[in-house]
Amino acid sequence: MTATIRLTMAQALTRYLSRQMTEIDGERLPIVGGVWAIFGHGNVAGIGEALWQEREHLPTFRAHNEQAMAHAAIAYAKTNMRRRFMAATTSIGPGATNLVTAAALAHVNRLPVLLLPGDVFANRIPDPVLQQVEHSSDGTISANDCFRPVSRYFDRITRPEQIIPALQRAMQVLTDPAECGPVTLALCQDVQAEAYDYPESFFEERLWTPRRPRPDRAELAAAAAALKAAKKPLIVAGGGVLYSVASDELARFAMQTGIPVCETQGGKSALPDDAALNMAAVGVTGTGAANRLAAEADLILAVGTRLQDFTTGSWALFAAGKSVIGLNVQAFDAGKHRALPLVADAREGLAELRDALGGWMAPESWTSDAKAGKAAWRKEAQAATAATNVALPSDAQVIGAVQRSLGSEVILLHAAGGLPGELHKLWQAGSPGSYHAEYGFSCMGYEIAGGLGAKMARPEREVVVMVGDGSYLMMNSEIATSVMLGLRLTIVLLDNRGFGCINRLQNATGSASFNNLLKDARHETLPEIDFVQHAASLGAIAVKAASIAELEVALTQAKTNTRTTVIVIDTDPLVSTGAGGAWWDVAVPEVSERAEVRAARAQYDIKRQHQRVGN
Ligand SMILES: Cc1ncc(C[n+]2csc(CCOP(=O)(O)OP(=O)(O)O)c2C)c(N)n1
Ligand SMILES: [Mg+2]
Repeated sequence: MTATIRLTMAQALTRYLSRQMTEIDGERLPIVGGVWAIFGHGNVAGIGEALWQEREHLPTFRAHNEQAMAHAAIAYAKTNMRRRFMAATTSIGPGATNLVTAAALAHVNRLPVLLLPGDVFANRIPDPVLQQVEHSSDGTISANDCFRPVSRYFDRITRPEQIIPALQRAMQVLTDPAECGPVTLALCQDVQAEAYDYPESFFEERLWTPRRPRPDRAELAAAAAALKAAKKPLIVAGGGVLYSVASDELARFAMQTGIPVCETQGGKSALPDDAALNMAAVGVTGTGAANRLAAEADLILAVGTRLQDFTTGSWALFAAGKSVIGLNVQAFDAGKHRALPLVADAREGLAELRDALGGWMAPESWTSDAKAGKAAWRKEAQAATAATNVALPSDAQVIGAVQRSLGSEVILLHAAGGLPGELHKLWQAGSPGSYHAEYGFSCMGYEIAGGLGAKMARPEREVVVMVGDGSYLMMNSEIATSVMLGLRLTIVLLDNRGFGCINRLQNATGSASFNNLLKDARHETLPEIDFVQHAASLGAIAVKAASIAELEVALTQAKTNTRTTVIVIDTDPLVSTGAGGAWWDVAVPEVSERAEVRAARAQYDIKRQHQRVGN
């Protein structure tokens, strides 16, 4: 007879999770770094009790906002290159739906996170319970059905034994490089507390190692032939290079073939900024060096990238006439825009492609032209980031100060506003993972909670969060959690008194400044928000830097501070770096009372003619 153990479904879940292991650099570690939890009636009695029982093996962390705790979990997984992840448990109703935005963020960025929202009673007897969304037409719908389109795997646990196949499926998805993304197990409140005789074998320790699919022979031969025929090939490195830990292989590939490399937001730091053939950022927020090559290239080897519009310049930069090879672990990404697919792990794929090329090199003139372009770009970038004593510095000048004071080896983290574009262009990344951009979803409010997750993953590293005033106001509560957990962050808050980048976009599309900067929004009193006092009230060490010079002093001081430090600096909302960059498709109204809008539309119509339309 099979040995069994009688546990509640919630106890079985936490026990199972604590026994899933991984190996990183020869060290055996639990694959689940812990569970974020905000309790309510939907999870406190069931999951809450089970987490308490497992607290020595599966730590529980409390946060202030469900979305933020999922952001922290997601950043933890990203910093761990998807080799470890965290879970987040909530009550039913608002606690659960607060996770939905974070689920979408993880889905877009292909990052593993285990979401465990509570759900209504499976037995339906006490219905409608507090926070239950009732549907008169469908008794099987609950608020958690919102998770379906933003989960890679969704299940609702209505019987205790269902957790057995559900957890195995969850682990497959969370550890598979192609399927990877959020898993939602909606846990009916009564079922969390129901007991079952689980087989003891279910709780045996299991080791999960990353899978590295190798290329198909025919796809490899076709990709090698296409490359050999190319005169001006260019590599676009995406986040998949980092997740595959393929940086060394990418450097070898570039060196041996002479093909220049450029990086997406997700792929930045795949190579250090100063690597010989690294042209750095490509696309809408790209460097002059990378975008000149992208415009001229006849073949793009896209490695581990989703080819989103910021990378392709809305397909006007990667215009018609260029071939694309899609080296990607996921067939969906590999075959986009009629690319020649090369479905494989980035490291394995690059290594086999290098072999298949048999010593072939790109024309020398193309490689040397690339190197010269990079040197010219560095001068432009230097000018944008140089120290200044102007009253209101630009984002770029603040970035320069952060780089000079803290170097390239911090983990620099950001997500939304004007900063992502400026940082993509101007930040000189160091080793792989030193640049952490959430730019798949570009979710305002990711930054501080994300910084916390990154610090949990790498407590020995200096984690620097750069955030705008808008994003800060949207979600800042985990400053208090960082202080509570002793996880020190350095947060640089750029206060330009509003949604600066959207105001600039509004103007660039011909519209008047309206409803973005605080001064342009309907108001009785113009807000003067004291961010220093706000951050201090959450427990941070908070200072205002009145100039770039003061900022550099404060940044140096922050390194030796014992708690999270928030440094606030006023910046100019109207300035962004003109050098580099490429067109981005943002639809301009076809008719308008405003002459400026009509003029912008005329320009827009011209630009759109350069777009590749599925060819
Ligand atoms: C959750 C969310 N809401 C709205 C947006 C659209 N959006 C992108 S940037 C931005 C303004 C950000 O303001 P701030 O953080 O102050 O940065 P700034 O633009 O001033 O640099 C907005 C509203 C978004 N990315 N995320
Ligand atoms: Mg702002």
